[in-house]
Amino acid sequence: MSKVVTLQEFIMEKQADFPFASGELSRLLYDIVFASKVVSRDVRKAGLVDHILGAQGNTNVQGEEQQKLDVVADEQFIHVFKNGAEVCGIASEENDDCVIFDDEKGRNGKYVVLFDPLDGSSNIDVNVSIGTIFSIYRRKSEVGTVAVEEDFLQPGHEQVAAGYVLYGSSTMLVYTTGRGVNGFTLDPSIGEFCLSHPNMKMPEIGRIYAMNEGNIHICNPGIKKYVEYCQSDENQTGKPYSGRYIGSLVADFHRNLIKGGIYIYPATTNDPNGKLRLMYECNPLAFIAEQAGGLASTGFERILSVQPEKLHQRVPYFVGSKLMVEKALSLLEKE
Ligand code: AHM
Ligand code: MG
Repeated sequence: MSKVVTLQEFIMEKQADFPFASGELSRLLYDIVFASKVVSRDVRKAGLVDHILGAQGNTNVQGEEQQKLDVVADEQFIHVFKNGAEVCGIASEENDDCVIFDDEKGRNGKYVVLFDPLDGSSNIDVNVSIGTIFSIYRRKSEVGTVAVEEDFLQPGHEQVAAGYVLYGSSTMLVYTTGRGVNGFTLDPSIGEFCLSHPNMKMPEIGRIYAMNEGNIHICNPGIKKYVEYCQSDENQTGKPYSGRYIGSLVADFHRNLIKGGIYIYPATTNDPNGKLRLMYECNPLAFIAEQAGGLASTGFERILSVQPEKLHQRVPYFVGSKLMVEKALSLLEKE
């Protein structure tokens, strides 16, 4: 019988490669693993528990209705970050401003975490896959002081780690620290994430495109040309691609990471910067995509190079297999 490697063991092994490192990033990753298990448990019983399923009645900073489970997940992650001693502040989709931990532990934390506690939340009530996305940066301000907004507004290429948890037919956690991408599946019988997808590589080309085609007439004409190209047999594979759009970025991204494909959320005339948030949706998945051999772009700039100006900034997003993203970008009309 081959040995099962748990996520905890994997993090510990990687930590041993850096004997002089303090282990704080490893401890922060353990905290994320723990919170993910709790949220996974809550997601799994969402349909059974009235007070979890359904709308909370509040709207978040982007004017979207918060689902109860969004709030539950947000609070769970904030709780573990606040109680660990590694994080000096967080920012999330559900909070208007960054949340600074100004107690002694917080002031001594080295890292900031930006996260989307439950992405694809409109899918909760209909039992479709959803996910958590996280992005970790080393703070810019001095350790021992209270964190400031500049600690959060760093370009994606400064990320020290990023990942996502997919609450799908099984729960998976996929992450990178800049040395490749590894995927772990939660075994509910033992409550452990086990290494199931070592050293993940995104195929250079796939046969799946994912986009909300309802927007096709209100975006750059190059997108329509690209979608027609995907649907024709003149494309790079000689057969029409399959259109697959779950409406949960994590799930669409994860499928494309494994099978090869492209995900597009372009700028539209209604939303000139697209819909997705740079800091806790686009950057972390761009880091993973690049680490797995894929690409991520706004259409005109590498996602990881975008200098953020605002916490909840939106950007147009093209992410996935290298050759597919390159082809889509080549058809875009200059703005
Ligand atoms: P959310 O964070 O409010 O759930 O919004 C992000 C989601 C993505 O997961 C998904 O790909 C996209 O919004 C779907 O948007 P649309 O319904 O406009 O196609
Ligand atoms: Mg989201």
